[in-house]
Parts: sequence; C-alpha cells; structure tokens
Amino acid sequence: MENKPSVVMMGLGYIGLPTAALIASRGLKVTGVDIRQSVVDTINKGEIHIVEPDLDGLVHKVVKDELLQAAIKPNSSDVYLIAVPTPFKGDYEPDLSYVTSAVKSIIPTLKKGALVILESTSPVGTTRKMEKLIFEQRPELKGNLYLAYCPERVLPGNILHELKHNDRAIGGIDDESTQKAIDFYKHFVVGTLHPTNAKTAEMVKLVENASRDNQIAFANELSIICDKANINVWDMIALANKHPRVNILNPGTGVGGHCIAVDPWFIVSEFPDESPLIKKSREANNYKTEWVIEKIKNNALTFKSDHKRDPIIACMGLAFKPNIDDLRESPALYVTETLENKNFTVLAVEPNLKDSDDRNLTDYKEAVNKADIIVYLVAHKEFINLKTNPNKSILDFCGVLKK
Ligand code: SAJ
Repeated sequence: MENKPSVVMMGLGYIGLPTAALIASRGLKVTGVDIRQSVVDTINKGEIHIVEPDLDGLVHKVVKDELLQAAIKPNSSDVYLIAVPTPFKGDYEPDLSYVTSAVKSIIPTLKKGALVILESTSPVGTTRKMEKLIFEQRPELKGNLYLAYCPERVLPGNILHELKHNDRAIGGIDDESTQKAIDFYKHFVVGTLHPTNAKTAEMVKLVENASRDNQIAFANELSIICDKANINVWDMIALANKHPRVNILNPGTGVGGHCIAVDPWFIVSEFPDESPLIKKSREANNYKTEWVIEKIKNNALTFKSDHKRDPIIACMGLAFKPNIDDLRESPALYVTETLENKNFTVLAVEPNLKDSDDRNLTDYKEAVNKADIIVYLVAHKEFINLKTNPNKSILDFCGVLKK
C-alpha cells in the first residue's frame, strides 16, 4: 500500500477549503486550520461557509468519513499547505501578515522531513522569507525541511474541477523540495505539474493576472477611442479578431474581483522603475470605471435639460463579472454607489442576488420599464435580448446588446 502523508491546510477560505476537501477525498488525512472559530465549527458539522458549486456535498462526505477535520491550531504533520489571504495595505503594498502568522504557528509543530508549500499569491521572494523565518527559530531543521511555492490558478465557480485538472507550476527552494512537492500534488492533480524554482513560480502567478489586466486595459482603451470616433467597439473588435494572430478581449465597466485588480500591484510595488506598463494597465482599467461614471452623468444632465426633471437611471448589474453574485472590488457596484452618493435617482439591479439586506434592489424587468436611462454595467444572461423601449436612452458598457 502506498504511504499517504498527513496534511495540514492553513486557511479554509475559497481556495484552502476546496483544496483540503479534494485532498481528503483522495484518502489523505487533512487537518484544516482557520483562525475563525465559526468557520471551524461549521466545517466540523460537515457544512460550508462559502458559495462554490458541489463543495458542500464533498465537504460533508470527507468530514463524515473523518478524513477532514477543522481546528483552530495546526498539529504535527507530513505536509503543510498555506492558503491564507495576501491583501494589500496603504499604498498598494502587499500585506504578508497572514502568511507570516500562519508560518509562525506551524513552526513549533514541524518535524524533520516535513514539506511546507505556500499557495497564497505572494510577492517574489516570499518563500525565501518564509524559509528564513523557520530556520531562525528551528536551525536544527536546516537540510531537513522541504519548502516550495505552488500558486493556485482556479476560477471561482469552477474551483473543484480546475483544482484537479489545471496544470501547475511548482517551485521549490531547491531541487529536492520541488520534487517532493510534485510527488505530493500527484495525489490529487491530474493536470501536468511543471517543475521550476520558487522565485519563478511566485512571479508566474503575478504575471498571469497582470497579463490579463494588461489585455483588458487595451480593450478598455479601444472602447474610449471608439466612443470618440463614433465607431462601435464591439463590431470593430470582432472584425480585428478575424486576424489569425489577434485576440482582443472585451471592454467593460472596469476590472474587478480580488485577483486581477490586486496582483499586478505586487509587481509594481517591488519593481516600480521596471513596471510602467503593468502600472499603466492597472490605472487604465481604473480610469475606465471613472469614464463610465462621467458618461452616465453627462447623459443624465442632457436628459434633465431636455425634460426639466431628473432622470431615473437603471444600473443593470452590480457583480464584478457576468452571472455571479460576487461584489468584491466590483466596478459596477462602484459606479452604482457613486451615482447614488451624488444623489442621482438610481434603480440598482442584480438578478444574481436574491435579497440584499444592505441594498435596495429592483427587479430587472421593472427597472427597464421605470427607467429613463438604462445603463448596462455587467453582461448578465438575463439582460441579453431584454426588450426595452427604443426611445429610452441606453448606455451599454459591457457589450450585452451585441451578444
Ligand atoms: N473582464 C473584462 N474583460 C474581459 C475579461 C474579464 O473586463 O475580456 C473583467 C471581468 O468583468 C472582471 C475582471 O475582468 O471584472 C476579472 O474577471 P476574470 O473572469 O477574468 O477573472 P477572476 O478574477 O474571476 O479570476 C482570475 C483568473 N485569472 C486569469 O484568468 C489570469 C483565475 O484563473 C485566477 O485563479 C484568479 O484570477 C486568481 O485567483 O488569481
């Protein structure tokens, strides 16, 4: 029988919990650690605290089978995975306090031959910092500990499938660490596992999201140029994309979510002189959202001078991307709230949110009937082919009318 290592997962968020459950479903004993007692209690009941398709059934099963158990503190184990948040603080500086505190809490439990893998999005050099921190307190482990960085790259909404099937870059602090980490991921990943070093793996993760940010910035800039030139940007991009080697992405209200709008700053903050393009892309995508707000305001002012009254504005979509209910870093939400704060009469529409405690939502059909100005901010499926009065002013910032 193959020897299955025991695993500690530090952080039971939207990456840590699905990963812990998937590993447990392969027959490995996993202790999931989270600093929130409520999360620990929920998981030990076989329930979950995040929204992700199919995760509830899987967690329920592995907890019942006693393969996954949640706890406040880590225990001694063969493999440690760290999947805690790395937000940014102040002037776009990465905040490594969660990673540092997770590492500090595993240090007393480490035994010789243990493998520690960092999965959290991290600035280049973080794995080395983690190594230093560990050996400062446990010098006797030098030469007897394996350390690697292996970023996750899953898409929320499809996490369980992508965790198993996506390729992964795995970078150890030395070749033995890389190989140990690859052997471990083979327990639950069927995608190809690509060996590299820790620094490269750290940069790979940041660059994936910076690359997408840059490509979206290009599309957003085109949308502003085309607006001035009175060209339909969606038609233009569709035609340009007929070229066999051109693939322009979709312009929109801006870039949201907790990854693409955040990770590029980790490169910029560390390499400020070398990253003007990455920084400019971030700024261009943020600017696009401000530009959208100005467009709506100008439209509202024109309406007011024509009709001698304030218009009702329907803001169609609040989520950060189509067909989800996630409002994190959402440009559409920012547009809607900015208009509300400036005392415009706004009907907020988000068909993916049933009822919102802190928000007054309007049904999408009712909103297009009542509104004088209809603003499409997110290309939700409900808005495609939605019948509207052709005499109303319609602003489509997400190309939903072209779908
Ligand atoms: N967007 C556009 N135009 C496009 C595509 C996207 O404006 O053509 C906008 C979306 O509306 C949204 C934002 O960009 O506001 C990001 O959406 P997304 O679906 O592209 O990405 P996320 O943030 O849900 O997930 C990303 C993924 N990264 C890449 O595609 C490079 C995912 O693989 C990562 O795992 C995740 O970030 C992460 O955790 O880093």
